[in-house]
Amino acid sequence: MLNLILFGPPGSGKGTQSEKLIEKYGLKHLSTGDLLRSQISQKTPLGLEAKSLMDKGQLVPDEVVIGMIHSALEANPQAKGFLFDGFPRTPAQAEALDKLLAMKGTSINMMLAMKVSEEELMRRLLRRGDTSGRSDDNNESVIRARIAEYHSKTAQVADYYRQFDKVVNVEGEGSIDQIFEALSKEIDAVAVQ
Ligand code: B4P
Repeated sequence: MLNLILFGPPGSGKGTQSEKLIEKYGLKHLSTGDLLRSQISQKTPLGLEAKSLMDKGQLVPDEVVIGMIHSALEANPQAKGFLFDGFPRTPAQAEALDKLLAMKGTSINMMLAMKVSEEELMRRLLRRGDTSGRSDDNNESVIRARIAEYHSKTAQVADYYRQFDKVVNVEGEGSIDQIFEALSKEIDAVAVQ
């Protein structure tokens, strides 16, 4: 199996690049942001709880997202690999993911970490906020809160995978195709090993 984590701050291009990568490598896309937004649109109790946190730019509790990923892994026994997008976002989520994958006899091959400056993140998210209807994108202070949450809780997830030598940094600024090419090159290097 090929199991990849696409990592980076909010607006770094995780969702954008995931769509292209799953097509090229035939992976199952697991985005906790998409799973949470689907719960919100179905107005489930979990979705209502998540919405109040997401609207403030805060992370949803670990046990909620870990439970969602557990169910998604169970629901896809035939997958030839997974692309994790927006997950794990805390060290506790990373440890839980390792355990869930170990139970399936597999593990993470690589974390691809995209670097993008804060001004560019802000520009991209505010631009998306004009059209996406996402309430966490159209307010500058909420975007700042999301970026702060990334620095205080999520950036350390890269340290967790760095101890296993699994992190590869990729430039996240440039055209979507240029970044896709750089990501593909790194994946091809592990996929042929
Ligand atoms: P996510 O859905 O993961 O949202 P994101 O980080 O904002 O998006 P992403 O990084 O994928 O966006 P992209 O750059 O592709 O999370 C939303 C919220 O859900 C979180 O704040 C949190 O509350 C909650 N949540 C999710 N997962 C969680 C977890 N594991 N634990 C706890 N809480 C969790 O796109 C941004 C824009 O940039 C787009 O408009 C795109 O077109 C544009 N863009 C992309 N690449 C570009 C490029 N190269 N040049 C110019 N523009 C580009």
